[in-house]
Amino acid sequence: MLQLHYHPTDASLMPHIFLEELGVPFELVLVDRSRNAQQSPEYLRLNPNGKIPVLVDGDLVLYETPAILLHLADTHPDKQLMPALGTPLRAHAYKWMVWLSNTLHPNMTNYFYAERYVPAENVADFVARTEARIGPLLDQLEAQLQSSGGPWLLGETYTPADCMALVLCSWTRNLQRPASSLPALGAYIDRMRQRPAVQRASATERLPETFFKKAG
Ligand SMILES: N[C@@H](CCC(=O)N[C@@H](CS)C(=O)NCC(=O)O)C(=O)O
Repeated sequence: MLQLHYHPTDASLMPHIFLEELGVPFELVLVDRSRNAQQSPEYLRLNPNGKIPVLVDGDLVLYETPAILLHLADTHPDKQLMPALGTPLRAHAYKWMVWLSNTLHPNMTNYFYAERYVPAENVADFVARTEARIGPLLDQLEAQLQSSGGPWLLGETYTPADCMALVLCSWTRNLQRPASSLPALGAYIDRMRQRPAVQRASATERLPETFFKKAG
């Protein structure tokens, strides 16, 4: 059976939601961050980067969230959760998945773990500068939703990029200008939250109501 090494609220929520979308059997294996299990010798054998998630599919051990999502879509073609090979829509799905992973996600990591990157006296300034960089990135997502016309990031076609966008948007909820405060993104987050797959993954990870969107 497919195994997803996860920790609640982390990047593993992206493939967790996608596995629920696929509706296939899978097993969740908790990586206990409170015990720094992501740095244990056993876990580092799965992912030498010490990052969550990891997907185990038979003999295949896979890390890097977009690779996991694309592998899952490739191995379940009947679910049609990626546009057809070679089409412009599929190319855009690749682009957004890589952008979310490569551009927005690292900025969120800098925001949450500033103390890893700069001395203590510079943390507040680094966080403020990072937050200022995240704003225009959220504007790009907002513009994409407006131009695609929704309901999903690429328009009518739901793709794994949606799982990534939702989780990354949720991580902005305590920013001064969170994703949910932008009109198209706010409505998109609400639509995504209503998907049964998102609700099932949220229930399993015991996410609070305010995880995707701050109350009030
Ligand atoms: N590039 C990786 C990044 C994954 C990542 O940043 N995971 C975080 C949780 S959101 C993590 O494992 N952090 C543990 C740590 O840094 O010690 C991916 O896309 O899967």
